[in-house]
Parts: sequence; C-alpha cells; structure tokens
Amino acid sequence: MKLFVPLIVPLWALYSLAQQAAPSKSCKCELNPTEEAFPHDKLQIAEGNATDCNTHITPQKALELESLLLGLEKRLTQLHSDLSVLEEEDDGELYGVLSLFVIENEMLEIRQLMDKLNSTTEEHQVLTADTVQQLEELKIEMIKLEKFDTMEVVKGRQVNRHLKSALETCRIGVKATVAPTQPPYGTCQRGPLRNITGPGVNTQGEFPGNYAYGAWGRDPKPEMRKENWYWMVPLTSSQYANYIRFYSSLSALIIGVSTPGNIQISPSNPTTNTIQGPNNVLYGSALYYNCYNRDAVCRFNLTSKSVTSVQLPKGTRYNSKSNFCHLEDCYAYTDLDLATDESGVWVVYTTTEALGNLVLTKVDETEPPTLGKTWHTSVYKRSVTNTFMACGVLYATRYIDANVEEVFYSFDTTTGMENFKVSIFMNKVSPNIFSLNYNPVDQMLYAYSNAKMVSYKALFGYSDRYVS
Ligand SMILES: *[C@@H]1O[C@H](CO)[C@@H](O)[C@H](O)[C@H]1NC(C)=O
Ligand SMILES: *[C@@H]1O[C@H](CO)[C@@H](O)[C@H](O)[C@H]1NC(C)=O
Ligand SMILES: *[C@@H]1O[C@H](CO)[C@@H](O)[C@H](O)[C@H]1NC(C)=O
Ligand SMILES: CC(=O)N[C@H]1CO[C@H](CO)[C@@H](O)[C@@H]1O
Repeated sequence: MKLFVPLIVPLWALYSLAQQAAPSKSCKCELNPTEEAFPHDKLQIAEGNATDCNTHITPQKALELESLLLGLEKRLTQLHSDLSVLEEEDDGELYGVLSLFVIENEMLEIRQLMDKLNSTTEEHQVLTADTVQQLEELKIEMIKLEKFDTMEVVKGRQVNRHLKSALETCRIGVKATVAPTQPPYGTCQRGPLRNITGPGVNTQGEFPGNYAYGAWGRDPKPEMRKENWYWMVPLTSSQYANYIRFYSSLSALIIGVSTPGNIQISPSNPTTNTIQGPNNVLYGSALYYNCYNRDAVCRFNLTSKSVTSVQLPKGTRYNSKSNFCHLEDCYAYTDLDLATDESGVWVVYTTTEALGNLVLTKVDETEPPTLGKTWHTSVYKRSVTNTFMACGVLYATRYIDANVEEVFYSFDTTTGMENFKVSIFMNKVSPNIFSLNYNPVDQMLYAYSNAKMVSYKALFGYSDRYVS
C-alpha cells in the first residue's frame, strides 16, 4: 500500500515568517543548496537566526519566538519520522489509516504553530538588507520543496551535507562573537531553565485509562538503531511493575503498536526484582528504579536481562514513608525519584538525618552501580510533587491547581546555590504528575499524568537568548 499525503503546510510560508522575525544583526553564511532535501537544516537556520543573531527584539519576544520555532521544528521532525514509519511498517489497511490520522493531527498542530508564529512575528520586523537577500534565496528553495510529495520527503533523508556544515560554521562563528556575560550555570553552556512549553505529545497510548501510574520516555543513551524507541512502565495497583514495554517510534506508541513488546524483569509481582513506584528512568539500555521493599536503586540491564543494585545511605526513607505530596494527596511509593540529565543518572530521595529534605546523589554507571557525590538541600520533600535534573541542576515542582504545576525550586550542583523563586509554570492535562523526567537528547520533559503520557519542551537561556 502506498499512501500519498499531500504536504498541506506551505513550507515557504515559514520563510516569510522567519523573514519577519529575523533580527538585524547580519550573519554571513554561504548557502548554495544544490540537492533538494527535507528542510530540517533550513528550519534550523531559521531557528538559528532567531536565537543566535538576535539583538533587537526584546527578551520576552525572543523567548516566545524561540519556543514557537522549537515547537515547529519538533513537529516537522516528528512528521518526517512518522512518515518513515508509515513507509517501513506498512502492514495493512488499518494501521495505515491510523498512521495517517496521527500525521494529519501533526499537520494540524504545525499549522496552528505557524499561525501563532505569524501573529508573534508581525510585531517586530527589523531586518538588514543582507539578511533579507539571503532569506529570499532560501524562499525560492522552499517553494521548490513545497512541491515534494511526502514520499519524496521521506526519500530526502540523506541530508544536504553542505548546507549542514555551512550552518555549523555560521553557528560557531556567531557563538564566538557573542561573549558570555553571565556566570556559568550548571554543567551546560545554555544557562538555566527559562520556560516549559507544551504539552506537545498528549496520549493515552495503548491502554487508555488502564494504568493510572507509570513512567515513559526515551533512552538518552540508546543503542544503535534504537534512537527513536520509546518505553513505558505501567504500574499495577499504584505500586508495582515487573516489565518494561517498548515502541519503535512515537507514532507507534500513540497508536499502541508495541514492538518488541514487553521485556520482563521478574515473572510476577511483587518479587525480589519488582519495580516499586513510578519514578523510573531508562539510561544506556538499563532501567533504573526503586527496588521492591528496599532502600536501594536497582538496575535492570536490558542486554543481559540481569538486575544489580546499590544500597542507599542508612536512614533513607522508603516503602512510601517520604513521598512527593501536595495539599490534597501524596503519591504512593515515590520515595525514590530516578532522573537523567547530560551527565547520566541521579537519585533524589530523603533520609531521617536530612529531616525529610531532598537529598540528591549521583548514580555511577559501574557494574554493579555505585553512588557518587551527594548534596543536601533545604527543601522539604513532602512539599514537592516531583523533581527532575537538567545540566547538573535539580528542579522541583509543586502543585498549583488541577491545570497548573510550577517548577518553583532549583539546586545547582556546581555551585550549591538554591533558588526558591524559579517560577516556571507547566500546563497539565490531568491533575497529578506521578513521574517526570528530562531527556538531555531532545531536551524534553516526559510526564506520566493520570494514565496519560505527556511531553514538554524545556527551554534554557540567560536573560536575552535561548540556547539549545
Ligand atoms: C500572516 O498574517 C497575515 C496577516 O494576518 C496574513 O496576511 C498572512 O497570510 C499570514 N501568513 C501566513 C504564512 O499564515
Ligand atoms: C513561557 O511560554 C509560554 C507559552 O509559550 C508563554 O505564554 C509565557 O509567557 C512564557 N513565559 C516566559 C517567562 O517567558
Ligand atoms: C549490560 O550487559 C551487557 C552484556 O553483559 C554489558 O556489556 C553492559 O555493559 C551492561 N550495561 C550496564 C549499564 O552495565
Ligand atoms: C545564524 C544563522 O543561522 N543565520 C542564518 C540566517 O538566515 C540566512 C538565510 O538567508 C542564513 O544564510 C544564515 O546562515
């Protein structure tokens, strides 16, 4: 079955938008596109223009614009990979129709993003003649691209290397001229978390409403050819799980077609190696989780199918004794929160000695896993609903109301600085977020919220620009 999906979003339109949005600082990068390819590179250029050369628009506007462009890029990339899936996993009419539905939804979202972008950019139209001319050239290219049907888009997977390296050169050049004026923050150059946009993905997946508690995400350090895989761990009875389930792509997860299906950790629940609680993470093809009935971190190696563990310090609270909470409720078996970021795996918990305040420990990827450095914070665990790590900085959330969650606190492990006034808000799709984790690869937050799998884009930067 061959499907023809007309690309209804006029891609060149993006360029008229980028043109309006482009800042006044001139960027000189040779662009001589000879081959036609899907416009990811070009999108990146638009994004780069909005980020790197940005001098004239206000920080507020820059932030807004950048979130929109990031969103757009995410959607187009997704669309591209979904189309690839459609082509590869061509196994019958029904699947095709469902995939098509997913793709149409994505296109609708892209359209909405573009409309939003349009209304945002109309407000500021500063541009040098130099940049205008470069954009004009790209626009011609985009008009050609628009004529591609989707299958040709899929074929265009071999990226235009020349374009890519030109972009890289420009980016490096621009970065070199923008001297950092801010002190370093965390372990990455990109600065503190500035905003969280979304939800992007919002799906009930394969088992709508069946599993209220769980976790999902993407391995930040995947095996080759598993880069697009997604995983989920559904808990039974708010407490246990004994397997991890995989999907070969995001659309497969949304549609509910699981390959290779479940990978079993223990034959039943609860036994020695059972997963306890929802805050699990997959990292380097291994699942890190709170071992059943123990104050320890377990690691299930997906290759060897074996479990090893590391004991947490004496006095660590476990078995649902020091959970994440808000005024109305505590989240059962959330004593240990596993997290991933650019530097690997972390565990967030509390001890009697720490008087119930959050304690953070690095988990090292040795065999068996070992504990690295520990930090003590002054935020009470029960006043927090969840935590995640990004760039060596711990962030904590609290419940505002059924629709809004706030990232209110941060702890920078590079300086030991705490900040109780982070004030970044997240729009929820359901009242309770039982697990929340950051993926350093796509800089997305993955949340499991009352049976729904939801993702958010994390945006970083100092006061005047975003960096990804
Ligand atoms: C952007 O908005 C203007 C005015 O509302 C409209 O004329 C134009 O067609 C829009 N562009 C796109 C690409 O939607
Ligand atoms: C964060 O993004 C949202 C949605 O894009 C926007 O409404 C909000 O103003 C942004 N917040 C900040 C602090 O820029
Ligand atoms: C998992 O097991 C495989 C095969 O025994 C080994 O090569 C790999 O290093 C292990 N992974 C971790 C994270 O220990
Ligand atoms: C920094 C950056 O990516 N600049 C780009 C701005 O847009 C023009 C398009 O004409 C590119 O040539 C620049 O590389």
